[in-house]
Amino acid sequence: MFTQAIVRKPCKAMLDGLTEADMGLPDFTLACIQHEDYIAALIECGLKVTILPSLEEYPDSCFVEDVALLTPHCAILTHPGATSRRGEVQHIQSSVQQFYPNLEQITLPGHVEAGDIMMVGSHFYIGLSDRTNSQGAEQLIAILNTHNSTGSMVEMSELLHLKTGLSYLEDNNLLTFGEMNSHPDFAQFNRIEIDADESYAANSVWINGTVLVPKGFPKALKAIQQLGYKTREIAMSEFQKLDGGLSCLSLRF
Ligand code: CIR
Repeated sequence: MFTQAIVRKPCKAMLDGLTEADMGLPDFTLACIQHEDYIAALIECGLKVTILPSLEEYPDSCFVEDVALLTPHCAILTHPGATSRRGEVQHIQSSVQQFYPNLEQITLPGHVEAGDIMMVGSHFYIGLSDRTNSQGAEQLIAILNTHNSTGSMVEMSELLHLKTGLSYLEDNNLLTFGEMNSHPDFAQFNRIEIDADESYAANSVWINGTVLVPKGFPKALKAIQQLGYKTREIAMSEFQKLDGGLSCLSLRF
């Protein structure tokens, strides 16, 4: 069960955020409305939400998931592979420290963005992407091992982050897309393949029995509901324009 979440409000500078989506510029006002509904959904799932103020110096700073990994046993600040995002880490530190007094930290030459990390119980799958390198993953695994947890590296070549194409919904159920559909590391799971035209919904989020699903992906929504989950749709269009998915907008713990 999760009890807490940390989010950061979008900033006007989000128009300069990193993206390869080619979907046009986000509308800041609409993004704020969508972000408020996202927070409402977290609260509906029983979470107490810490809302951090926007940070104009960092266009991608609303995607807080990437700068820290918060587990039942420890908290690790990351070192993002994207240079424009590295300064976000120091701005999340004090908020995380209120919940986890003893913070761990990934350091150079390691790079990690926690969008590349998927938690399955006490095991953490770490995607090796353009943002997360093997040195970072090795550091992370060593830290996890000192906190009753394990980690393994996942080779990948097409996705921005591991969880761009994977979501663990508990109960052995795993949403997959693209290169993750047949990835050998996940053969033991009940895989639910998300069609290419709904690939954005492969990033959905299980919270305390409810699955948050981006709005506008009916096949994915139905497949998740058929697994027996309660679902809650959230409009995400403005964050999708920045390659940001549902999981990216919060730290849940
Ligand atoms: C970036 O490219 O870093 C942001 N525009 C999107 C980050 C999305 N985060 C995630 O998938 N965990």
